Amino acid sequence: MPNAIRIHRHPLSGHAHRVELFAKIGGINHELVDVDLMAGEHKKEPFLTLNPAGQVPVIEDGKIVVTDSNAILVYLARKYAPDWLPTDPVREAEVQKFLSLAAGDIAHGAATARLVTVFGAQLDAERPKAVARSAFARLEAHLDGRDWLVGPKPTIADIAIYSYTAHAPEGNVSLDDYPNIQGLLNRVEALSGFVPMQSTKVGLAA
Ligand SMILES: N[C@@H](CCC(=O)N[C@@H](CS)C(=O)NCC(=O)O)C(=O)O
Repeated sequence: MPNAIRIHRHPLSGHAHRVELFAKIGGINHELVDVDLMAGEHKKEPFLTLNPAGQVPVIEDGKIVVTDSNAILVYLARKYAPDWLPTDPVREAEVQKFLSLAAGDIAHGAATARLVTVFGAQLDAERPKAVARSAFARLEAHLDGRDWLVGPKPTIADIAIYSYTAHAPEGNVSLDDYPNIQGLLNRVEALSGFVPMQSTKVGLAA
């Protein structure tokens, strides 16, 4: 790979972390570019040209710009780490289902509950915490007898789910009732190249 992929991120963003994590684990040459969300750098040029939605993560792969964490995972897997995204139609559909879970109930649940404690967002935390617990109960049942979310080896589905699930306690969502999920998180953390997301001592993680 001639040039490093530039990953625009913030160290406390789980959406950005899943991209960084996959780049590390997938052995994809990359560099991190920190975006100062607190100073509003993501709502100004030149960042808005990269992502008109004004959000991290964004990657630049030469002249190619890809936004949205799950879209980035698909792009990186297809281009540089194909073992992480099965081509079998049933398995690929399963992976997409978990990417949707990551963008849906994990984002609206665990990630949103954490916005309140880590970033001081003025939101009622009870609903996202309930959404998180419901999503985790479904994940827990799915993982019964399975090491990975889809098939016999890790895929980008496991990476997409990892960051906000591992950091759910920061948003006051306990993982104590979910031993299968804890097992999955441990297996992801044991993968070669694993890099943790910066933790914050808030909520149940205080
Ligand atoms: N669907 C997007 C969501 C990304 C997202 O929510 N990013 C947050 C950081 S975790 C952000 O940049 N927020 C700033 C804002 O929306 O103003 C993705 O998966 O990349």
